[in-house]
Amino acid sequence: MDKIVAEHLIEGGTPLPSADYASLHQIERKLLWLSSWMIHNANHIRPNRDGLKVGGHQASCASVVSIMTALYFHVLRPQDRVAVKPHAGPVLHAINYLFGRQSIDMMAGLRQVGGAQAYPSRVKDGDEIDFSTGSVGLGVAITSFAGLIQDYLRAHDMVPAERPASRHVAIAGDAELDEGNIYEALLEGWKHDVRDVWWVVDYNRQSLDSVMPDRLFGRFEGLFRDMGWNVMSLKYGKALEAAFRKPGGSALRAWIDDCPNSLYSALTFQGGAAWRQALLADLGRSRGARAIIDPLSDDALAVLMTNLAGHDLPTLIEAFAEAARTDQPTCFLAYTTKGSGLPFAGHKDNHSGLMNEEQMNAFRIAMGIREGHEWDRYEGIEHSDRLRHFVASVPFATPLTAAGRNLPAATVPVPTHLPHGTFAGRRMSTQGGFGELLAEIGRGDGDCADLARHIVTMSPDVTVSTSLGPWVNRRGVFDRHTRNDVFRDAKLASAQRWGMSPEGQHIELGIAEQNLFLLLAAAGLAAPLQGARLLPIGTVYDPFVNRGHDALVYGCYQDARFMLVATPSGITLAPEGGQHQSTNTPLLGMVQDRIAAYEPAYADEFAILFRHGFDWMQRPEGSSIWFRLSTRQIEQPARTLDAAAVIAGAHWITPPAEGARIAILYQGAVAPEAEAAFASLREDEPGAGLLAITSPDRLFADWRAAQTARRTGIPAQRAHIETLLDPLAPDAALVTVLDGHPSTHAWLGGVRGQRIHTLGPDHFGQSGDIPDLYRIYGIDEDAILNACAAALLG
Ligand SMILES: Cc1ncc(C[n+]2csc(CCOP(=O)(O)OP(=O)(O)O)c2C)c(N)n1
Ligand SMILES: [Mg+2]
Repeated sequence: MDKIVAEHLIEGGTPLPSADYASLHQIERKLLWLSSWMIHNANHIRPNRDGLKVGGHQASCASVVSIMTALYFHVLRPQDRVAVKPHAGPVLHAINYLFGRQSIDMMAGLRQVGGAQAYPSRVKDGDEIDFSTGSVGLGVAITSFAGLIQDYLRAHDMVPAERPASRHVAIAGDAELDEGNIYEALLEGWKHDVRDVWWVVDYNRQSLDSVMPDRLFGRFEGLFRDMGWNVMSLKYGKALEAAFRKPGGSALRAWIDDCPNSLYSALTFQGGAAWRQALLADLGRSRGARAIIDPLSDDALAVLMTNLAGHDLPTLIEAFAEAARTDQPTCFLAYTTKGSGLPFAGHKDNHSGLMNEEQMNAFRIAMGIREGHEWDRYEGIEHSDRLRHFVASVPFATPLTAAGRNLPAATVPVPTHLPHGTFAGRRMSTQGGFGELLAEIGRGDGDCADLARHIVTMSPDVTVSTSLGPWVNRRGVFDRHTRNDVFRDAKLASAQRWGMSPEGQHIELGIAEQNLFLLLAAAGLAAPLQGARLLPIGTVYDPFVNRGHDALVYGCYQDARFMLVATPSGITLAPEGGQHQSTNTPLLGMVQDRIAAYEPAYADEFAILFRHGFDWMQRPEGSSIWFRLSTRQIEQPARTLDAAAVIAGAHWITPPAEGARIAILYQGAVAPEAEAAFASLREDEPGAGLLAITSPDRLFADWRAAQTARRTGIPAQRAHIETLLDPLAPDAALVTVLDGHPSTHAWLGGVRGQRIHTLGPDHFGQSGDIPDLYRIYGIDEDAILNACAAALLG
């Protein structure tokens, strides 16, 4: 295992060394060149087989080159964790290339199989990427949650106390601030008093389609300040600031301050002559202003007028140094020009613009790069030995461990059986089973002590209603500051004991499901990012997974490991009705990569799966886990289960006779209806089988894998579902039922080419009780029997 290289880590508050601006300027040029060339190579040099534009964003990269130079080559410490705006991926690859952590092959393969990804990706690009980005807004917000998780780990002594804290930095596009999840995260961050978080906004006032409205941006400073953030508005560079100090300078400043974003962008694109004309039209009578403007050539005037702070290394570095003195979260609004230094600088349509061959050639010559030497690290650099030495001495150049930036984290042992009382004969729900099992683990007895210590729960204001209450009573609510439970202190009766302290193991969130998924993702990355494994469990009402779905996808996409308990679900939560009823979630669970979705019917199945989940989420080949549960109380059977079959996704309750003509397959809360229908069916079809499906997701994945294996030379490979369906006649009928969209099971007919009747609600939104709703939506005993009759008739 690789130990963290602790002696290279730098404490917060440590003053930055003085900057070597000559070297930093050389780096800035190099990054501008390499990122542009990487994209150019992919689009214009490499053979193109399908005629599709490869794409890439030279203007977005150019916009952020100075900011990333200042951060990566001066400010960041090895332990800092960074989310880079999606379209600056090539700049990040170029930086890693200079650090010796990226290969020419990967860069030359940008946006190709095996090459660098279009947008930074933890899973595909390797461990130099701290956070994946792509869906704008999410990469920014996760840094705040990663900050919260770091506080959690430190408060629980799960990371060495002497290890300096990481700062979590997002390098954000300004359009990312349009995403609502940013504001949800800000509110939540304020509640949890997050620290050591920086958001550096590349404030080019351009998004994909357009230039931003001017009035909007005045609002940001206030918004961030209200949420407890330090805001540093970095507008002008040193040259403009010096000009402003001259007589007439204040008129010039006022002119730029008042200049609409779109005009500023257009003038930037047009260049010096256009700047002169526009300035003189308004300031021609100001002698002071003329004294600044007139002596400058057109080119020099264009340089001065675009001397924004986001391209001015000294201004950036001074601001970062100032902010680094405290751990207050800080937002830097760094003004930039999109496409700065490239021919389309400032043009509103430049987002996906690419330099043509001629422009690229001129750019290459201007950068002093010989043809055939485009990838050379130090091509076109004067005193390259000095720069080489400089790059090697940069703090961030030190890898965190001998193997890279991902930290090793020990596996938490999972007991062979989770402790629980007797289920058989009781009426209980799967959600109730979850609450009981977790509360038992929460005792922290015996071989559960370690497991209990590593679990952290979280919920967006549905802690009690998803049965987390007993666990929270045992393990407490997390807060960096101890806060008493006022009701308890006043001896007012309440089932919930919610004292908050740094020892608590539940993180209570406001009702914002995206925050839940981002926090789950951040906690699920604690192992590689912090070297301490957490077993995060998040609870949410199943229908509202949809509300945070993109953030769920985001967490899975970067292989964060967590457990999602979505409950209650389906139309079975009956009187709740309306939008509380979920029908699409079983399908979401099936189609989502890197999460194993389960829907047990009984507590004994859940106990097996819950245990499996803790194990599976820690295995390299494992994934996150999703349990879709219910509040429907049903009588619990006394039986012995085949745990492997439950985990594989289905087990026979009553196996069919050899050659049987029919089987009923059920999933989840509709078990009693399926069992009742099955009892009637058996009177006519004594050989019929009854199958309990615990995971269509696992069954389907296994079936796909078996098909692939057979195609690729393992003819004997059989899927679990194939083995299960084997005894049935080849033309047998399958009647399936779940409280979810019936298409979840439709594929089962294809396994052996059998006839299939799938039952499940394809509409929702009606309040009622279970008998009425099951009748209306066609999943009651009668509906199942009718389907059996129809199926048998063929
Ligand atoms: C959620 C989401 N919606 C839309 C997009 C498509 N998209 C990619 S970048 C972008 C705008 C980028 O603007 P900004 O964040 O300001 O970046 P920059 O100007 O630095 O390129 C959009 C709409 C996306 N990646 N993610
Ligand atoms: Mg922008």
